[in-house]
Amino acid sequence: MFKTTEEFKTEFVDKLQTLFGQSLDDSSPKDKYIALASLIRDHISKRWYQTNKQYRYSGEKQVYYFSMEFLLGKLLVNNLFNLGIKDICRQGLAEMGISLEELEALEPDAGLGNGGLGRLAACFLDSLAALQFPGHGCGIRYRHGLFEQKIINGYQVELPDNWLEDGYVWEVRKADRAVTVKFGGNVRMETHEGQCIFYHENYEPVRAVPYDVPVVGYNCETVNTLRLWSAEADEFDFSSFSKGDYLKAVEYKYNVEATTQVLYPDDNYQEGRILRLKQQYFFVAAGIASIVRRYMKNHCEAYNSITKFHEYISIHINDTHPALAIPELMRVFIDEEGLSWEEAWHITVNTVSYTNHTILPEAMEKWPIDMFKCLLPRIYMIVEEINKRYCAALWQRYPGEWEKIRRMAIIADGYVHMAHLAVVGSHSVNGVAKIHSEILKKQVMANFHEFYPYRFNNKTNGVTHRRWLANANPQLAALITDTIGFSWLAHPTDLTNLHKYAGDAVFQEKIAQVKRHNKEVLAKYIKDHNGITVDVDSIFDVHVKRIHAYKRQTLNVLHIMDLYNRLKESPDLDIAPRTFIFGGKAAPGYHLAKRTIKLITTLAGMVNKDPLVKNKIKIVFLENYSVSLAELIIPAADVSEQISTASKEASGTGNMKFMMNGAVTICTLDGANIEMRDEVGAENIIVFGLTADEVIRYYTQGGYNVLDLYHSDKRIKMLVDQLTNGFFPVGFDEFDAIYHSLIRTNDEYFVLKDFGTYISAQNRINEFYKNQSSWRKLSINNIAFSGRFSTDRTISEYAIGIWKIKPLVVRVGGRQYSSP
Ligand code: GL9
Repeated sequence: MFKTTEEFKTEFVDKLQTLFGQSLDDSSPKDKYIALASLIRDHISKRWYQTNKQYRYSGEKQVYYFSMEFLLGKLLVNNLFNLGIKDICRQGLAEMGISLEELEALEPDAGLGNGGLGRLAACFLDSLAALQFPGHGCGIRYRHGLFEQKIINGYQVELPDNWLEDGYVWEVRKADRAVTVKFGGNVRMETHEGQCIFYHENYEPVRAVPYDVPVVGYNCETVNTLRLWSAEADEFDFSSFSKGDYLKAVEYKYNVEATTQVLYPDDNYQEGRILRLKQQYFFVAAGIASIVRRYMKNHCEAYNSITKFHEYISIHINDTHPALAIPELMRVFIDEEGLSWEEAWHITVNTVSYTNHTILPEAMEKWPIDMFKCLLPRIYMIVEEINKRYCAALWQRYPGEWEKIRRMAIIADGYVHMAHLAVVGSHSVNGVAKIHSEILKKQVMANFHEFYPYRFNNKTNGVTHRRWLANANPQLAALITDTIGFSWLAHPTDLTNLHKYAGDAVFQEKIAQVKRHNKEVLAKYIKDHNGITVDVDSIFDVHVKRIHAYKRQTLNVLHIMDLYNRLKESPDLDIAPRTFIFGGKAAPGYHLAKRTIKLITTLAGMVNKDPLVKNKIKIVFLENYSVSLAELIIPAADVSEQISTASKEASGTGNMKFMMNGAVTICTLDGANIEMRDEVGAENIIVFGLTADEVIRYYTQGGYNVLDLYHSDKRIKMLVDQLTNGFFPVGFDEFDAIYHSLIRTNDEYFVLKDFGTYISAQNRINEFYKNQSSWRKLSINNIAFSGRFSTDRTISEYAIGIWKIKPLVVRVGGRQYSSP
């Protein structure tokens, strides 16, 4: 690795020449970006090779994190940072008149995920490598990641994401490691000497080609692997087809490649499409084939047998999307390795662990039996057998309780229930925040918890503070390091050392300057992209995340409408000026969410041009919320909106990113907000609304009476009526869906029920902000107590509590490991 800017500059100029045959002056910014990234990749590759070699020969246990989503964002700057060469590169580039930030902007975001779940997987990879754990990702290389959002006329319009258009520097195609995944067809059974042998026939073969992305560890030489699988037509099948029927051959190729064409854009919702099931089996089967192949080569040839697989391999399934790993492992162990059912089951259960990420019923995956059987005939047979044996065990424990057994079965009512399969087939089931894990144990999965009490545990989510604080907010990071040293980068709980500066006027002033700088940067972005001038002295009140009824963007909107109404009545109202900033994508088929965007943009249009309130409130909807945009917005936030209906947000992770960047949180007692309050202290966070227990109690009573509230509360009635009475300059029925969600569904998400306490909480924010010193103190305390929410802590807990893996120090040019 280069140690000086001079070394860096020489190598960079060389790289430009070898790649493009061009000098510095002749090359385009894109060429420069590619040259820089390629140069870094070359430097990474030695460590990558060494890491793999040491993993192979050490014989230590490894974990594979299976996830349908990895929302990586950009990698360049994070890689530079983790390698410890960000400053050298920035300086060297600057000396050549090039801005690192401008080159970084040319990297496409790898948007291979929808939101929290996919971003969590990406943060996990960063912490696994930083902590030097042998841990890898396994996922899908979607040709098109999450759609690009445009706002046209106030409406969301979806455009395809074309992130691979100009190639992707960080990936390495490994054609020689391709495997074939089999779909459809039929299973023929033969018995040989009393043993059943299964032959899968007439199947459609799909070639799975891996693309490896290096995962660079912070301040160490570890480089782990994210393996993403792409579906490609087998040349052999293609050519044999094309001899007789060209059109059929083309159609075959098209169908095969459709498998990994696009990421399903739903969040917390399952659509039940056959292509989605195909994607799931595709990457699970390919991933397992490559793990087993490696294991056989490293272990079995030398000293171990397949029966010790679980002692060396851990497979973690991120939600139920990869739950087919369970029957697929069974298939491999039985059909390919010749183990008995009992042996195979023991190894499988001890290999697999499962995280649940939501309790929303509409998100629970279930597949119609016919669809499942038709696409995956052998896997279906295995799931049937798992279910049969499991139900027999249930019957032993609960004789005669048919209803209970039906509710717990894997196959019931014409469907395969994936969460049930995941619980039955793994040795650990965890939720993602304390409250969520408790709700799983006591409510949603109470039956399962009773039957498997030791399987259930909690692992509260985190975010990598290196991306979300050190890199997204370099000025704040520098101030922190100047104040308490740099140990927090490797030990994030050292941030508590900031606590003693919370009341220090000089430090408060510095914090305020950093925040102001970040707000100016965001204000410029808003001006450039939305044409709106915002006041950097106003409170930046930010609500960014997927648009969803349970996340209650509508509650925020109702507060703004109320404020607007009050300001129109008394323009001198004593409030601190505010800029309300929204961002987030709606699933393309989610009508209510799309109308919520239209509601925000419509209100913005009215408020922003109204001279009466112009200097008091502004509303901005930033289009195409993504990892990169989050990195710009979050460091500039004063207020973080985390206002989901209590019990519904399993954890949330945006909440933690804002906290780390010194925003003050206004929140319900939901998900990880509760643990944030416990860390920072109730006096440093603004809490309102029903508790999860109260929400759940209302549900068991059939809800509360929204009409009583509507008729008795004049302010609520006025706001709700304004949705449909012509107050907005749109058709009268434009916001029917929103009106319905409040009134006709009996306010399922308790928006109106929580409205009163939300307004009071917002008023408290207003009061706090007036005293800048006390506001800054809140802000500093939030940063100081955010260390627990680093994925370094989360990953350590998974490593010790679930995966039983140990760190392994990688050294390039260090000790040579020989084959055992
Ligand atoms: C989610 C939960 O809704 C979040 O509360 C949680 O923080 C994350 C990560 O554990 O998982 N589950 C889920 O389906 N999504 C989540 O964000 N949705 C998306 O990823 C879009």
